[in-house]
Amino acid sequence: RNDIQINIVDQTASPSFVDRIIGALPFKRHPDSDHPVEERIKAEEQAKKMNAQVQVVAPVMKNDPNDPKTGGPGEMGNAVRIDKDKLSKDERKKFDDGWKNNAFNQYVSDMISLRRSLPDIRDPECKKVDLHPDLPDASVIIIFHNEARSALLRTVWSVLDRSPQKLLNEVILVDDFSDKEHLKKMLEDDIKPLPNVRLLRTGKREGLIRARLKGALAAKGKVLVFLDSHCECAEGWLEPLLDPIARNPKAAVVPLIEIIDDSTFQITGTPIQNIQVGGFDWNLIFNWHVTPEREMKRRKKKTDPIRSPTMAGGLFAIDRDWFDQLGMYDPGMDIWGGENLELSFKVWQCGGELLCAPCSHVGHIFRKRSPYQWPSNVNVVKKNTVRLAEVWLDDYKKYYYERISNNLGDYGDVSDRLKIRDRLQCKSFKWFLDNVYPEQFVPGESLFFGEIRSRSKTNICIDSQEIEDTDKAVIGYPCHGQGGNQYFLMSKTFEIRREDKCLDYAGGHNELRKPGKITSFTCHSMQGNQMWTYENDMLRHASGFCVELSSTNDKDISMAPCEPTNQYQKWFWKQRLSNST
Ligand code: LR7
Ligand code: MN
Repeated sequence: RNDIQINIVDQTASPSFVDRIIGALPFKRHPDSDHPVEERIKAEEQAKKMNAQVQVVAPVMKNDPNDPKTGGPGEMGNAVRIDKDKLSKDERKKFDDGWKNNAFNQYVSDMISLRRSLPDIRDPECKKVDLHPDLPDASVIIIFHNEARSALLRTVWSVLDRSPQKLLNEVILVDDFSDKEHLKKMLEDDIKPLPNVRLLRTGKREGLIRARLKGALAAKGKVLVFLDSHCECAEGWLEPLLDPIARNPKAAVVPLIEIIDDSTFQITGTPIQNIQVGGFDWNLIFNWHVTPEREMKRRKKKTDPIRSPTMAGGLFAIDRDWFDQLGMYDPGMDIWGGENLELSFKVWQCGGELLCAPCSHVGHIFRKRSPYQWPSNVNVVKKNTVRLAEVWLDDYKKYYYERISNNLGDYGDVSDRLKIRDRLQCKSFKWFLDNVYPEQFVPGESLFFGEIRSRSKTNICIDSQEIEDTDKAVIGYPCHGQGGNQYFLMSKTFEIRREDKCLDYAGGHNELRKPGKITSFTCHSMQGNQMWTYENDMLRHASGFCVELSSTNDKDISMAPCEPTNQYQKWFWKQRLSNST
């Protein structure tokens, strides 16, 4: 028949679903197509010719994920792999634009159903946990700036599909002044049929902190649950976030944040015994570290919440009144950054606790760069971080300030924030370090600090280059006085530390490393290859070799037999005078 129109409303419905509709019509799927997108295009072309009336709104896939014929792309959290070189010219452009605009593979995201299935990645013990009989209800707040449509709507659907109705008061979307067409009227149409989903918009670009504030102020639920706009909540995610709050309204709770691969969208679960907790370094950057032994012992069951010194920031639940008492977020913080540590510190210092719920799994797309525009004239992360250091760190703020060369910039007025700390009679940062995060390396206990400057060529400093690239050898580089890769500390246990990386010399025995070179490795606190002394201006390694700058190549630093008269083995490094904080 030629008088039926097939109207595929949801462009992100998986092709196999489209196939099933089309399968019900009197024509066959295209025999020579094995590419899902092309298949769908062909199917749609054929459908159009048929003039059919079919409305597809985000179907739930219940197919066998292992069967390539029936399992749609990405179902059960599986990877979707695209051979980009096989795409047609138009498709290839879509593929490249997707990466460019989002810093993740939007092309793949768009292929996957908005309601894709996920494996149940919970530990079996999680299903046996006795929940508090009176769990509070939640407003889920999702803020976004120029998010991809499929990623945003998949986040929303995963909340709607996997939250018990009586615990989900509402979903609040806050658009932080996006300028993408698909987030205007089209988004309003997208969410119109969805129950209890509201959309708020900021009148100018506020940044994620004030966008979340807007959502929080509008929320009606007892608990606020914040999510980034590219998440997927797994089965049973919400209850374990609410349970600790039902027991202690001053608890803030984070889920296990699972990685959604930025390229394939595969989700893999973290086994419950590998859960990491949050920490920070003295650049005041959040980091992960293994759950300390003392905390493992304190808990009775593996499903019990884990105390965490800090949180990553994007995904957490907090009682609305408690958040309010804490002064919510600092509205003086712009765009991105700092708010996660600010909230972590104040929750602990003001009498609450920060917990990780081992039974709550939420996926998040981790990306390698930020895709959206940042203000070019100010360093917003620094401004935010100085604000939090001023309010919560007491004397310990000096460690951060040393790392930014004591150049605080204009960080505005924090007197209102200090009043909150006063009013709630919050504890000191020392209390926090002693009681919540005793593992933290405190620079004041270190023997030497700052840049390590050559005595032979006094404009050259030891530089660890890219800190993430641990296989890279340290080099000589013009001293820049900015801290960062040139800021080293000698710990009481004789490590030369760059935050949580340590200078490491493997004597050239390890084939991975160039002989004679020093690399920067994650500190292991076992001395050995990471043990040094600094005496008579010489940096001597446990192996007996010394650090030497090449006389001919300023970049070349290597290990050599120690020679007390060799100027190229002499280095300036500042000694810490007192052993106060
Ligand atoms: O100007 C902006 N306006 C916004 O609405 C900038 C961002 N945003 C939105 C954005 O669309 C996203 O939904 O804010 C959210 C976070 O931005 P991302 O996804 O670019 O940041 P991220 O995932 O790299 O950032 C982590 O650190 C941030 C520090 O300010 C926030 O706390 C993020 O919420 C946080 N994300 C997580 O904790 C998820 C787990 C990542 C880890 C570790
Ligand atoms: Mn994010």
